[in-house]
Amino acid sequence: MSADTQQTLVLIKPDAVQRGLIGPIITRLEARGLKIAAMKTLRMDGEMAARHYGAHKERPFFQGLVEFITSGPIVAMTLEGPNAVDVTRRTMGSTNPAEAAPGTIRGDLAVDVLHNLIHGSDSPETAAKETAFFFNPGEILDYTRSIEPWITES
Ligand code: DAT
Ligand code: MG
Repeated sequence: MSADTQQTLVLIKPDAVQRGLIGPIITRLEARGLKIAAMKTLRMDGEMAARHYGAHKERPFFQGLVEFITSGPIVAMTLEGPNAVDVTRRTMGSTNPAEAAPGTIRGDLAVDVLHNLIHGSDSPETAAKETAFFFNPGEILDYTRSIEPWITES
């Protein structure tokens, strides 16, 4: 990985899975140039959800958030690329889809703050912790795409 290359953890949430939006969401992230280093489907249980969203445990929406994220299957992915953490969050759009810019995943495809389709790590440090929570090291693949020189300089 070159100096500015980062990994970030993305979850495609139960609303997106139920709405048939796995493909459209991955298409946007892949088209941006991000590389999928790991991907799987799973269903989070309450314990996993409470740990993943531990930073929010005092917030009034915490219980509803845990119920929602455990309500059905999700897709977990590790994405890699230049500034992958910020690039992914900008592609996602603001937390509240009602305020998210058109052209973003949330701004184009969602209207409600809880049902906002996608999670992305908020810093490289969080990304490392979240990636380790969802994937074993052996599940994260290190490979080169032949198109890489057409996406980045390095
Ligand atoms: P983000 O997912 O953009 O990183 P966050 O970490 O602040 O946002 O919050 C985690 C999730 O909690 C968010 O994706 C949706 C939910 N959430 C945040 N604020 C909320 C609110 N006011 N009401 C209901 N759910 C909320
Ligand atoms: Mg967050």
